[in-house]
Amino acid sequence: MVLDYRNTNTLWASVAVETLVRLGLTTAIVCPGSRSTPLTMALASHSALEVMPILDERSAGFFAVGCAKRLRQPVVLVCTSGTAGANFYPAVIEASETGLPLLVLTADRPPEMRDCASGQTIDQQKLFGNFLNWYTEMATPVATAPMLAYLRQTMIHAWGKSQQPTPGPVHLNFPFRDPLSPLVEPEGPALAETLAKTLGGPTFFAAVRPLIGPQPGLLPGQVPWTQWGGMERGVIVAGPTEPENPEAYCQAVGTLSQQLGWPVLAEGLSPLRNAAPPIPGLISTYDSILRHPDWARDLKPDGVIQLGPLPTSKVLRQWLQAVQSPGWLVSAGSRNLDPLHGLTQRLPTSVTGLVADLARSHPPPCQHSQAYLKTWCDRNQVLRQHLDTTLAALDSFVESKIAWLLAQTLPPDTPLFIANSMPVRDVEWFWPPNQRRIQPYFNRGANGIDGTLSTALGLAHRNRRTVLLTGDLAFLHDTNGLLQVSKLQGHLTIVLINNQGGGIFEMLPIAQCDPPFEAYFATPQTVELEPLCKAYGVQYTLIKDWQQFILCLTNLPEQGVRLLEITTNRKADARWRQQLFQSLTIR
Ligand SMILES: Cc1ncc(C[n+]2csc(CCOP(=O)(O)OP(=O)(O)O)c2C)c(N)n1
Ligand SMILES: [Mg+2]
Repeated sequence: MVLDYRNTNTLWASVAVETLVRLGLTTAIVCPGSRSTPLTMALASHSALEVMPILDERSAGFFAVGCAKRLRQPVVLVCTSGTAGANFYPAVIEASETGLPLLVLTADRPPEMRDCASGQTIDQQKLFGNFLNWYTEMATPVATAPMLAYLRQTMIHAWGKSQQPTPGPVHLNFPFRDPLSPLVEPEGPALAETLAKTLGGPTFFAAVRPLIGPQPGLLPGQVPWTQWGGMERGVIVAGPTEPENPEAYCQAVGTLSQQLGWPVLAEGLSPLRNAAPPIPGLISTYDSILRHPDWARDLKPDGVIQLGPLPTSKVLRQWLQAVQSPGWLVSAGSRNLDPLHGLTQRLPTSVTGLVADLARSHPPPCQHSQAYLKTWCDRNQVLRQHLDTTLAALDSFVESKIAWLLAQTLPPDTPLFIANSMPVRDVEWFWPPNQRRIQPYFNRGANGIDGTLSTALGLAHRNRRTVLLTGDLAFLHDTNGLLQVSKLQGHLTIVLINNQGGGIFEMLPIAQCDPPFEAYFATPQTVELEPLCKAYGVQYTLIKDWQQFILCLTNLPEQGVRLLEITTNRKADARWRQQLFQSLTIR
């Protein structure tokens, strides 16, 4: 236990940090500043913590998001007063939308020094609006036993609120009066004398324990097993997910699918397409299948079980909306995950919870139609083969082939962060099923192109060798993330698709309006990546052919950051995708 009795602020901050450590905190990201000195000192001097200093608060926020994805527990983020906290905003939004636990601790001036031009002081109350699980303004430090008990209890409450009922960010605004440095103040010795016994005693910290449950649960009979079992034609739609235990998730989805005899329409942004053993009934080409109007009509289901958020595919969403089949949402969280407004019932559990319920419920045998399942599987096989042969035959750099190749070349169990824009779409459309247990990660909470690199770095830190698949603009949006390169423990390979701007906009009708398309939508940049990489100590390689690309990905280095640039042509690639999709509709 590290309690710092040098002055009121040091004691206050050290009690807060000691409480968090006892709750299970392992990692804190600290941005430099003076007002936050007590928090920074208390965190930095605690031997149980990894504390990472990050200059740019926006990168720091996303680095923390990446850490939280890896650690599956709250990460502390600290900054000084003023605009610093505002730079956490996009990461707080992403954490909120995606359900990740963050504890944001902003330092502030005390109430009497606010709104009076005291310098670097802004209104930080509820700075993050509704994007929080909880906000509170902390009391200004007072070193008495009751106030320290209040502090301890508030940290316990904040820790719990960041995880239950749905994980998300919590913001605590910490006012500190001067002096901020950890120097021995006149009150220091007396503090130790009066409080050491209480704080060091058997009750103050000893009972602080990591959080347990409650797990969202199902009531007996809540899952409509008999109703589902009576349906001839059902589909399971498995959306983007980063489950804590990918193997258990895949196994549960496989069990559910086999129990009901329903196919699984599986997003590329989930571990399902990388499952070992593979999942029978897995449909990876649902977007391509449903582009064919006759097939889409034939395949109308009687019921739909939606696991988590919907996949990205617009074609799938339009089909689900058109068929208007009864739908069930399986989600342990409390967010509304139904943009189609078609689901009528939420089962408050994870798919593993659902399968546990199956084992208890002993439902009657299912009446599903073998023919319906077979139609999905046959069409999937035909299209899978078509996509695979088309992509295999491409010698030139067509960017969709990059996602397709990654699935076949990355070492088993590789964490892969996939940027928004065309990378997530190419993964959904083209990622072939494999048994490499590759773990996809993504920021699909708010679908931002901000913070991509920083999130990937946070994910890669102290992790297995990690890969980032990103577009040029998403990468350039977050180059301050490169400030972390020298401190990364582990390895990140950045696969950068340089199509000179936003290729996604080429897929939209606005692409036909040039000008102003190039200047205001595509926004090509003029940065030379090789010197940029050199400046930050990133190893740079320009990929010249697919062979070289494959070789680079099968051999991921142990340490450091490496960027592989592949130059592509966004206009030609948009045409290539459009032609491919058109050819599917007339099969
Ligand atoms: C923070 C933020 N700003 C703007 C956007 C809108 N946006 C979506 S994709 C995109 C272009 C991304 O370009 P790039 O990373 O090169 O990927 P590409 O489209 O070429 O695949 C933009 C600007 C966004 N999603 N997030
Ligand atoms: Mg681009």
